[in-house]
Amino acid sequence: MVNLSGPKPHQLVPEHSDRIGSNSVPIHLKNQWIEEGFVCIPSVASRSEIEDHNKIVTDFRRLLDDCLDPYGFGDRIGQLHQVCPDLMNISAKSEIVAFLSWAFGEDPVLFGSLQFEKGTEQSPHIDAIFFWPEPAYAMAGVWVALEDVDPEAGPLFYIPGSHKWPFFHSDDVVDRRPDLKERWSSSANIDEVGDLVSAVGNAWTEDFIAMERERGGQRITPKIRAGDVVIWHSLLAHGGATRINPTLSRRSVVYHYFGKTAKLYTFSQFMLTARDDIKNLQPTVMPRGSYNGLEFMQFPQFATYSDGIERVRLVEDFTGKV
Ligand SMILES: O=C(O)CCC(=O)C(=O)O
Ligand SMILES: [Fe+2]
Repeated sequence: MVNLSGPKPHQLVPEHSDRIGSNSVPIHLKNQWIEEGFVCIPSVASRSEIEDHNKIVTDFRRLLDDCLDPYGFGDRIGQLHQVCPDLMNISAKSEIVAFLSWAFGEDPVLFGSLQFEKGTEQSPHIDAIFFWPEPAYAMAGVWVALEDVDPEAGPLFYIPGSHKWPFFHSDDVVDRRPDLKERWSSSANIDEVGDLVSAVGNAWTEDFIAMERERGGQRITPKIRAGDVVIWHSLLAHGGATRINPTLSRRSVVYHYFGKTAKLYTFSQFMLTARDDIKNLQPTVMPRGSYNGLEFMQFPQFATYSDGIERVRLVEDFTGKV
């Protein structure tokens, strides 16, 4: 049984962030961010921007030899904007950048993207454990509908207010498992690190699911139309609902951003390090470029998936082919 009072939650917004509405970020969005951890900004991308985006992804998928599922859909593609920079067009829209600048207390930097052709059916999770930000509020997921989302196509769901729940770090998780704590505390040799990261990761998820059950978290599936943008807090639980009708597509893109001076850590660093020690580690540092005024982290690779198996590919092998 998880103690409902649990380990302490993180601060949700920067210290002096106001709740006063401005022309660029309305007050109802600021309040919803703090209360629910999730906002929807309607009609951010135009029909023609969506068409352009979908065409780039569709054309690129033709170059790939990845298998399609029985309904003709490809799996997710990660970081495709590194190969096709025009896929950052929507990510640089002023409504998104203005909101994130308020939420982070500084300019946002794009560090990741995922292109989806169908629902992900991902169980509830919190993105921050995969890309741990310091400070904890300085990261967010921005999900753009590239078509109207049918309720049977595996829509996005979120658990309102879960960003305020007690938040487990790896030290909290191993504290309740003496054997795991023993392995976690002694510096594991390099061959064992992968296993240890998975074991702590599984234990983290186990505790999180127990907490969700105990708190009776409610899954909300908002109605989202083509061009709408939803933004979730780094600490908010969300996922993809069941694809009731697997013949339906659910084209969307997720962009992940962090704050310009925030530090970003990996899943392994999060799972191997105690809450108060993470900020002393070496964060992920990559060269940065700029697209339509938006800063982005440059990576030399992108990833395709086939039946959920990741295949890492070099950007340079594909530049000029698209
Ligand atoms: O699109 C979805 O169903 C969930 C995506 C997601 O959780 C993410 O990209 O962080
Ligand atoms: Fe996510």
